[in-house]
Amino acid sequence: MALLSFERKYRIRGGTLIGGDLFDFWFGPFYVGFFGVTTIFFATLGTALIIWGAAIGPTWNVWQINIAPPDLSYGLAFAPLREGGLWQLITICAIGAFGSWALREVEICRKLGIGYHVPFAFSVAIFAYVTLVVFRPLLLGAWGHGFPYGIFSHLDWVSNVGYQYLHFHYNPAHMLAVTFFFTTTLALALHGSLILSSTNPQKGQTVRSPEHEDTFFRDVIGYSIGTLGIHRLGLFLALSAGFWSAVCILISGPFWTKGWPEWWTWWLDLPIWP
Ligand code: UQ1
Repeated sequence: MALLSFERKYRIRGGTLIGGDLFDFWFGPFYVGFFGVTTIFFATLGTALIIWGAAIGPTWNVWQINIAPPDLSYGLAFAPLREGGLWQLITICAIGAFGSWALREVEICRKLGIGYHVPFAFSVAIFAYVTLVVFRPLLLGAWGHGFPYGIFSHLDWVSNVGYQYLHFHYNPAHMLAVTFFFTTTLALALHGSLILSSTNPQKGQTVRSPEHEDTFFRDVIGYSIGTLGIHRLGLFLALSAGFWSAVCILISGPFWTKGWPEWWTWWLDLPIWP
């Protein structure tokens, strides 16, 4: 079926989460929907607030623009706009925009009758962000524990918070997250290269089948996970990377206040050594 005639079939009203037919239409190629409108609202307002924050700051150098969260002394209260209040509003807009985008994806999935895997996967990324700017600050009792919005400034924050725990690479959840990130790139490199090797042949050659793909890996390592399995594995690896990233920062402070190298003394304290 040609793409356009397929689209004509599925581009019908219904499947919305709230609001019935309100905004249940397409603008050019884009589905709008109630959550498309709320996405535009939060994204536009948030961007305007970022530009305002930059304008009242000392520089227009894009690398150095910084919108900082409130001082720790404000605790969990609202701060004046120039003293972290802008950061708080921008955070609300970001969560509003990301959440709206996820719900718009859900509505499109419902129209198509496909699973919710994509919005679920995006939700894990949102979870990691919200962990940094909401859950961990809440557990530590101050919005000032959120990370600043700026290119260099957020890198400085990551470095400083890492050193606060002496050596963040000893954080076991960080170890898991890094391992999943690396394994994700390994899996995608294997999968991308395998697919291109069989389905993008040289001139005059024919497209090879999934049997060829299976056989390649059976010949190399004696095992093929299969064409559906590799996508399950890829999704699991990528979501695990995001999940353990959230966990590794959430436990730093709220559940472990010493240096991460010291956490490993449980190993030295095992009764098996004497
Ligand atoms: C694989 O086994 C497979 O099944 C045929 C793919 O599908 C196209 C793949 O892309 C990859 C990378 C593999 C190999 C992966 C493992 C875990 C053995």
